[in-house]
Order: sequence, then structure tokens, then C-alpha cells
Amino acid sequence: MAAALPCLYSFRRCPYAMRARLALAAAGVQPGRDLELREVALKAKPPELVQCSPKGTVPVLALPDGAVIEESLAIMRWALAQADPQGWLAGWRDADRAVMEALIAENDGPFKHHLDRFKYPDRYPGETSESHRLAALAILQRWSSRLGAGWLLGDRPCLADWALLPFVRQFRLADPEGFEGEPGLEPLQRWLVRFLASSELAAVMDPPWAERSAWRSPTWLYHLALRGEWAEARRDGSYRRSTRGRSLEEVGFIHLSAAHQVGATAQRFYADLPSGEALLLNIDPQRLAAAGLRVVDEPAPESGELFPHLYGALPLEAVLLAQPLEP
Ligand SMILES: N[C@@H](CCC(=O)N[C@@H](CS)C(=O)NCC(=O)O)C(=O)O
Repeated sequence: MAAALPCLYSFRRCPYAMRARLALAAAGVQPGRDLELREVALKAKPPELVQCSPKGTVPVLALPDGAVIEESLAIMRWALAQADPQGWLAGWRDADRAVMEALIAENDGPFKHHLDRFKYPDRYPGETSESHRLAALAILQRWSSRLGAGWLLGDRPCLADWALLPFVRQFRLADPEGFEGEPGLEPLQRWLVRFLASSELAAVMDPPWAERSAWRSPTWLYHLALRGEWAEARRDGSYRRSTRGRSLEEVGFIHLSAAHQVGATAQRFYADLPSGEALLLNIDPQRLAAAGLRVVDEPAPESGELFPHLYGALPLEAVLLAQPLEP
């Protein structure tokens, strides 16, 4: 049996997860070979993540010996302890490392605080987005003044550059034109542009570092639904399709798949659909049981392979996530 790999729970667009992936990639860690990567949807966290890290944030690195690293910065340090060929931490003096710590603390504390309130004003009623934009900008001005030689601590990037860049990227995304037109920020604008165009960033924003759809938990059940039929079910309050072109009433049960069966089911019955027309429903079997519904494993007529069958209509509250099926 193959040895268990460390497992990284990640979310593609999360700046904390991005910095962790950047460090792991820099250390030469390869998903599939050295690491299992599990992309999660934050609104439907798989039980495996919550079990190993009850606080439920990403990134989380679960090691084969049972240790769990729950903070992005700690994951970066773990990665660099494996290998640090670009010298993110290696080769710097203690005083430089102390400056890195202080910059990262300023980012994770005050800068992130103001960034959230500027970027998501709806989540913070009573707060003025503009005052938070200005407070974040004041921090960016200070960082910018450090970038004379190109990077925060000199002429090569260090841990702090990689730890801060995903957050400055987010600040820009909230108002790209405003950011690019901001006077007196040229060194920081150049620093960010170089990062945005970098092969390092590109590598961790695409598979295998960042899948476009969530990892499938073996503890959940799955059903492929047509977008229109799912929209109808949401209006009606429950879903009553058995499989493509057949209703629950016609068949007597709803066809489901286990995690490992989704790919083959999608290929067999939904491969001709335009992208986005088939949705993968992630179903919590405990919620089915709580609703008094029965799921029975029964053989498919031709292959004899056992598939889960749901006897009854699928209640909306048992569906944790409806995600477009990726080819
Ligand atoms: N201090 C943590 C913060 C991680 C964090 O807050 N991640 C966000 C996503 S960007 C998260 O998982 N939020 C939980 C949620 O949205 O439910 C770290 O450095 O790893």
C-alpha cells in the first residue's frame, strides 16, 4: 500500500491558502506525488477538514503522523523547512527575519482588518468603506517605501514578500482602477504587477494546486442534476428527478453516486451537455436520515456495481452544495 501523503485543505482564491501553496510549490512539493490537495468550498466544508481542524479555516495541512498545521504561516515555515532553494528564509540575518515577522504581523492584523472592511462593506454595516481604504493605503505607502531595491528586504524576495502579496492582490481587486491610479505607490504597483505576471502565481492558481471544483468527500453522496430542473426544485421545495430524462415517480428512487463513482456517471450520461448545464449536488446522508429517508446500495442492471439509491424526494436542506460540473 502506498504511504499516506500530507493532505492540504485549500481554497483557490483564499489569500492565506495562496501563500501556503506558494511556499509548498517553492519547496518543490508536488500535489499527487508529495501531497494530496483537497480543494474545499467554504460554504460546505467536508467533515474530514472539520474533524482535523475544528476551527474550520483554510489552509490546513494534515500530516501522516497525525500532526495538523492550522495556520498559513506555519504551513509556509513547514514547507521551507523541507527545502528552501530560493532562500525565502535561508540566508537572511536574524534582524532581517524580525523585520519579516513584523511585516507579516502588520499584514495579518491591521492591513487585513482594513482590507475586509473596504472590500466587503456589506458585511460590516455601520463602517465606512472609504476610511478603511485610506487606512489600508497608509500601510501600503509604508510598504512601498521599502521596495527601492525591488523587494521588501532588498534585491530578492523573502518570506514576507510572498506572505503579503496575495493580500495586496486582493486590495487591488476591490478597485483595480483606483489602485493603479494611486499616486506615490509606484514601487508597490511594480512589485504587485511582477507577482501577478509571475510563473509562481500562475502555477498555484491552476490544477493540480487549485482545482475549479471541490474535492469529493467519501462521506457524502452525489447526484447530477440539470440546471433547469434544479432551479425548478428550488422553487417547488424538493427535487423529484431520478436521473437524466426520468422522474422519481417513473423509477421509484433517485439515482445517487458515491464520491468515486461521480466521474464515470458524468462521463456516461452528461458528457454531451454544455459546460455549466449539469450541476453536481453534494448531499449529506445524515440529513437524509434525519428526514426519515432511506438510501439503499443496489446493483446496476448491467454491471452489477452497487450504487446508492434514495427512496423518496430529495429535500433541499440535504443538499450542501450545487456546483457546476467541471469537464
Ligand atoms: N489565520 C488563518 C486564517 C485563515 C482564514 O481566515 N481563511 C479563510 C478563507 S480566506 C477561512 O477559511 N474562513 C472560514 C470561512 O469562511 O468559513 C491562517 O493564516 O491560516
